[in-house]
Amino acid sequence: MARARLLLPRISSSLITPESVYSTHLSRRKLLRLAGLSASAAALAACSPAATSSTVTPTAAPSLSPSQPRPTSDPSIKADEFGAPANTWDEITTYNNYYEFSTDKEAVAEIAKDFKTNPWTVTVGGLVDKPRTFDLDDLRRLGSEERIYRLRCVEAWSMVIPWMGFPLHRMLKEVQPSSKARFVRFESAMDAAQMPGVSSPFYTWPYVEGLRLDEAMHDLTFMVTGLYGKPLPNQNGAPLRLAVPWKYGFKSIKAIVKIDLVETQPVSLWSAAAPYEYGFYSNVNPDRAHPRWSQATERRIGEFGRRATLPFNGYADQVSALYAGMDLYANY
Ligand SMILES: Nc1nc2c(c(=O)[nH]1)N[C@H]1C(S)=C(S)[C@@H](COP(=O)(O)O)O[C@H]1N2
Ligand SMILES: [Mo]
Repeated sequence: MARARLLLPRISSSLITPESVYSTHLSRRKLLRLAGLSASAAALAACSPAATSSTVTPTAAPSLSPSQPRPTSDPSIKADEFGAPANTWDEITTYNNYYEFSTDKEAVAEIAKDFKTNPWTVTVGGLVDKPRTFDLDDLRRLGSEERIYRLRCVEAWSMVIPWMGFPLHRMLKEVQPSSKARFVRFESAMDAAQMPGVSSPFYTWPYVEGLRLDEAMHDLTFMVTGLYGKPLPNQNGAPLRLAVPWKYGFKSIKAIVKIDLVETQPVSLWSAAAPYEYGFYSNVNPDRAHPRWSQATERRIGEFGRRATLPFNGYADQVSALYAGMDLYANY
């Protein structure tokens, strides 16, 4: 970790590359070579537009398309509550952030294809009256409804995804949080034999995320077990992952094995790696730039141009009351 902290500022600045370099379509590997970086050193900064060839630099003038949905007259195409059509199965399952397997989005699906997700258990404990371990049958009993949500990655790309699953509050009510519980801490599987990425020394594995208890109990906060009416593919976080649609995508932790109700704010993997870049709240906020790029616009996978990013990813009506009176700039 000490080594990672030391490297971080240097990598960050050297990866900020002029737009002209990007427009020549250099491969990521070539860019990294130019920047004098090894692939492993670059992995630390990989959760950034500057480190991928498929995104634009923060200084690029966005060709802003209105944030209206593409018109869908086809009733067989699923759309979110704003009328935006869902991304395709192929888009959703071949462009993934899942660092336990790979930092290369397009490689995750293949590397994760044999990951064993059955049998699986999720242990829910900590400050609860009825601690409990859920197996796959228990998860099935919690229900399977469809929620078509936007996913806005902190790297400034987005998708619309038809998830299947159940609201997290249903699971939490079964374990009965005690009056002392204030936060929920989530932990991902960490199996070095199946997950080549967890040998990376740049991160404090396992992947950990957290929510305030009231955020966790909000009806939008969803436990995902399926996609497009089918079982969740490994690359999307099978057999159980979170979807918190008003927060940056990294909060939506995959392959959950442990959930703890706790008194103090959990430290997430990303906050530990780069605290000034990835805060605990990480609510989607177009007015607060990431230290290395703007968050004002995003690239919807499958669309040309860019669209405006909306406060709370478009879910402000439903969630802004959770943050009444809070300074959302300081609490990024
Ligand atoms: N365990 C774990 N969960 C994770 C990640 C990860 O690397 N490991 N990546 C996050 C990020 S940055 C994003 S954008 C979403 C991507 O979800 P998707 O691949 O289903 O679109 O998963 C999040 N959950
Ligand atoms: Mo992300």
